[in-house]
Amino acid sequence: MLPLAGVTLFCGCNEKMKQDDRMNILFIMSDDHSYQTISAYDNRFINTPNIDRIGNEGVIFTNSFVANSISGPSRACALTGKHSHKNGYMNNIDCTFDSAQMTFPKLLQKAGYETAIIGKWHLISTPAGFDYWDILPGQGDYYNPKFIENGKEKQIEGYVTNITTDLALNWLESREDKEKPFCLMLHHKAPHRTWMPDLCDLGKFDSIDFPIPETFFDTYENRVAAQQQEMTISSHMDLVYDLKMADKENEIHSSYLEKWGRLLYNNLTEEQKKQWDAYYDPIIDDFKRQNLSEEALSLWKYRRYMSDYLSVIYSLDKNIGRVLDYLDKTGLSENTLVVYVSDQGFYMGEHGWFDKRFMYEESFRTPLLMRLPNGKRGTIDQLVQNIDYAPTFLELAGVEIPEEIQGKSLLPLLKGEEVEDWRTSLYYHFYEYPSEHAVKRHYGIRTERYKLIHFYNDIDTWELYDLQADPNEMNNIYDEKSSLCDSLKRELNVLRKHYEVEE
Ligand SMILES: [Ca+2]
Repeated sequence: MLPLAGVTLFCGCNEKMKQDDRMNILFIMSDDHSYQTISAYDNRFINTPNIDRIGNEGVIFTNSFVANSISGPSRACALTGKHSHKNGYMNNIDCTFDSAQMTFPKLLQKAGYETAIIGKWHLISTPAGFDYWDILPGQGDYYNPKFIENGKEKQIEGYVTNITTDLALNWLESREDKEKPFCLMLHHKAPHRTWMPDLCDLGKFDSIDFPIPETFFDTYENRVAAQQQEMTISSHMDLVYDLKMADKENEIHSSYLEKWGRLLYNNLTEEQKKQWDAYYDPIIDDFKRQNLSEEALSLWKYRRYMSDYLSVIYSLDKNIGRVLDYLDKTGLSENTLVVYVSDQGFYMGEHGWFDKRFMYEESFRTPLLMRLPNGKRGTIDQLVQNIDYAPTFLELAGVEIPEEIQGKSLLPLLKGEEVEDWRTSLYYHFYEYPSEHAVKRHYGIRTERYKLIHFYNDIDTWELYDLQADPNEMNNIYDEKSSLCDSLKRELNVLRKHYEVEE
């Protein structure tokens, strides 16, 4: 097959040929997908053959991180290639993404790419820089979700991961000018809270005895901010909202979230309710009968959480398989960079938690797999961050990377080139406090071996971890008189200056 040569002859124009030669970009992002639940990273919980395939036919980043571990801010970092203090979307509470600013889709569109975003957006403002957008309002719903298609609202019956995939495949299939390179952002809602599985996947993981994380009963000694959070499975995971215990007898009562949990159930169609009830009603009855408390209740919640979460991942992985098959079938696999990433990591019971936010490893890290046709295969171990995606896509498209972009292009790494002066440390900053889950504002630095964090605002505490000796970050070794502490603080200041953080 020689499609490119044919195009050259037909166009008779070098400029056009250059454009047609450019690689397509398929940027798949999920929401709150932990690397612990991708078998390419960790095979204790689930097999994800389709997501793994991207890494097996391309690369798996073993040290991939975010700049700010929460949805909107993380997405803003990805779009702009800049840290939160530069792109202005610092938290989900009182920020709106300024769509007038530079983003990689805008620059790609200007350079002749056809651009689209389908699925989760979560940046409040209207998407800009897209020829087509079809987004979930806010967080979106798992069942019978509303979408806003180029400004027009619609509702589609069914399950969100299947529908988002259908919309993406429809868009790819119906593109009028298939000679034009495209950039498609396929951004899934799954597996965001409240982890509602597809009807056909209910109970898929119920027979598995999930290993309890060794830090599940953490008491947060020497970690003041961790003592004050509100994101434990035992106390803060809601029985009705998160764990679907919306009983018909209305006997189970939980927190302020209970009414939302009952509403999620009520939004199912009658047919969906039948299948939902057939699965959850016996679990609800059994839960009532057991009358669990304390440790037994925490472990029951953990198992229910894992079972639902993994069923949602199972569906996500299947749908990613559908997209990869489509790329194969149409020949697009040969000229498309495929990226799989989550907007941040997530806790699967480590430290007793669900959710994200903290600069601790489980939420600071995020899975990242990329498949560049004829690119490197294997693992990439350099420290990379979500501000690196924008310059990567721009360089791949032959678009000049603007000065203001703070991330580094991953393209040389993807091509397997030797890169000498790669970064040796990462800067992180989380701002969303006061807010749900009560994780204090903090910033910090992570080197290959150490992590220094400063929690501030209504507290003022520092933490220091030796990740080599203490990978679970249980032992805060902060001692301001130590030379290690001193050198990390100096390095942190260098980073803050480099990224132009205002004091
Ligand atoms: Ca998220």
